[in-house]
Amino acid sequence: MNRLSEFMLPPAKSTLAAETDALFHFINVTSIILLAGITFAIVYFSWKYRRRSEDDVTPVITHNNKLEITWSVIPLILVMIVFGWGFTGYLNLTTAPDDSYEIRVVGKSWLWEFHYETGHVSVNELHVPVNRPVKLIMSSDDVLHSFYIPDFRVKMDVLPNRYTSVWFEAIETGESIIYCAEYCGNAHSNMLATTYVHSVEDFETWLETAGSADDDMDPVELGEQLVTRNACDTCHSTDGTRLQGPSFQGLWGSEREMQDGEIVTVDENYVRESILEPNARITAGFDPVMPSYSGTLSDRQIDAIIEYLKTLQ
Ligand code: HEC
Ligand SMILES: [Cu+2]
Repeated sequence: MNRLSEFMLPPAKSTLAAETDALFHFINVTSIILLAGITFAIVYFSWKYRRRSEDDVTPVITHNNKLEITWSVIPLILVMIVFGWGFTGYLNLTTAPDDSYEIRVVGKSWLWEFHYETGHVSVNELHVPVNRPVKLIMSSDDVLHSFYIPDFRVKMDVLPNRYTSVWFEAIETGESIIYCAEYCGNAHSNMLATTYVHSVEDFETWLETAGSADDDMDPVELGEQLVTRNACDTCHSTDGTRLQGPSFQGLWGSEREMQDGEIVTVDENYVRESILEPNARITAGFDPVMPSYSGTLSDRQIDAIIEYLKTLQ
């Protein structure tokens, strides 16, 4: 079974994975056996009961109780096994152990935000300890997303105005990719994040020090890092290329036309407003798809981004 898993499935890196894979193989193997059996029967019967002469008459058979019960009861049993097995798996996935470490997850078009107990927020990077259950409490800021870590066999829809939750316990340190598994617009396929599974000590250190290096960093350098760390660069280039949003190159100090015809000069206030309330004024020629970073970025971080934008002439 392990060899089969390695061949067909992503590496199994959570405590839930083995059970999910066993069910997957059960469904797969039964389906293959049934497919082979049915194909064989069709071919065999078409040959056995082929028309042999001009006056061969098709016999009239209305029903056969034994046969009909057999082909109803066997699939019923198989389906009930899959149902029971799948349902327990689903309950397992949704009922986190009491001692779980909790992390808030926010899905936004098109990034994942992770809020930790210390108040630290990371974008597109989920940091977790190994061998400890982690419970994710998730919601969306806009449309439906779906949080999916194939290595952990964990997938759960993320909805606006409602919390959903999922948990997992990673069994080895390393990195695993996170996808959005619900089509959510243009850059859906860029809605990627990485899970970093640390040893317990490394995780504690990470929690304590996350973001603290920022304090001594030069604002421009920090701004540049924040643009990548917060996935601004999914939608904004720095070389003039038009992505989902306008390029940052030459943006600072320029005059921009809004959808309603208003002309705005890009200054501190406009950039700040664009980051915290992106839908207050929409730039002409673009869709209102930028997520709000209110609650994600601190004043100091916004200032750093402003300093960085100033350098992109
Ligand atoms: C999902 C895509 C997306 C992400 C992520 C995103 N933006 Fe935007 N942004 C847009 C779009 C589209 C517009 C133009 C429409 C509008 O005004 O909302 C825009 C507009 C702006 C503007 C105004 C530009 C102008 O020409 O008027 C600024 C400044 C800005 N974004 C900064 C940022 C910063 C800083 C980040 C990261 C912290 C960021 N954006 C993340 C899509 C995005
Ligand atoms: Cu999504």
